[in-house]
Amino acid sequence: MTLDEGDTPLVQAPHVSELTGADVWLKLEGANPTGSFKDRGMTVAVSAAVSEAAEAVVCASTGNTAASAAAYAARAGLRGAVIVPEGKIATGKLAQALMHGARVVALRGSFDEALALVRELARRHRIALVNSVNDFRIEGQKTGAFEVCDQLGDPPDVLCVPVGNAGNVTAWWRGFQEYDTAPRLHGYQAAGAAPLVRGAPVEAPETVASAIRIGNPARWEDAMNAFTASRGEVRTVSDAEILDAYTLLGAREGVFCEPASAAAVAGLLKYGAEGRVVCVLTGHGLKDPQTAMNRASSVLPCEPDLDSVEAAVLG
Ligand code: AN7
Repeated sequence: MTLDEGDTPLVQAPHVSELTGADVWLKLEGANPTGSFKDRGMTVAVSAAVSEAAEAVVCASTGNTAASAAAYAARAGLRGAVIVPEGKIATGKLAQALMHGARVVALRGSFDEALALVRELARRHRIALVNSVNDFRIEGQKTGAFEVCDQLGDPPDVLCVPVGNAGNVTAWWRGFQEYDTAPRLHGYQAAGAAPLVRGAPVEAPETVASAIRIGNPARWEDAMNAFTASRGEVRTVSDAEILDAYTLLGAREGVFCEPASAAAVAGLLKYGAEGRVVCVLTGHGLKDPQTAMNRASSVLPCEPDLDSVEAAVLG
């Protein structure tokens, strides 16, 4: 089951490079078929679900896993069901899951509660659980590491990633290890949803970056091992810092990513890094039009005559 995921662009970030003094590159995972890195693992997980003759695929999600699972399930002719925290996922992701014909369940609870429930559901039925607790997901997602090394010609010195359920950082580390290399992994959590930094689960996580609004990451130990083994770090960025990086990427680098993705760059700007640095921009900005519109300047109303247009364009 494939939508030809992966092989995403790796572009230089001249402005962020100038600000940090590092050689900064952006891995545009929003260029995947459903607009996020989740597709890399979903192709493998849904292919496995088909081979295991699963009756359905299910996931808990802050949005992107839901959109990806729904797309690959549709392609496989499998029933897809996604459990999302009610009112807490970005509009684009919801539209995707619905358009792909998944059953979208809005849970009156958090992502962490949703994940605990689907794990139990998958134990009781012939249903494939396609969250990143599923190892096929990690196996697919590790290909990002292979690609970055191939695209640069050498491994980067540092990889900056946003961290939510911690599957992605686990996967990148596995990929780098299989390529016999060990860049420092710099993970960033939103300050209001930073269990790995605090060292304890967060009961009521809160952040503008809804994708990483997660209080009890499933890949906790794997992620902490990756940070330690790579001599990396996991730290927090505030919502204001995330939104500043989000705006800067759009306005100065020409790259529109979603807020969670901007956390990688926010962390780099805040804490710095040396050498060649790759920031993983995990999801496309169009996923979350509401945050963009809240953040952006307003449109200019204009009368349909040349003077008015001249004033509007050049004034
Ligand atoms: C854009 O979709 O957890 O640390 O349910 O959508 O592997 O969880 C999304 C996570 C970063 C964090 N950036 O990755 C989900 C979900 C974006 C994301 C993350 C997510 P993990």
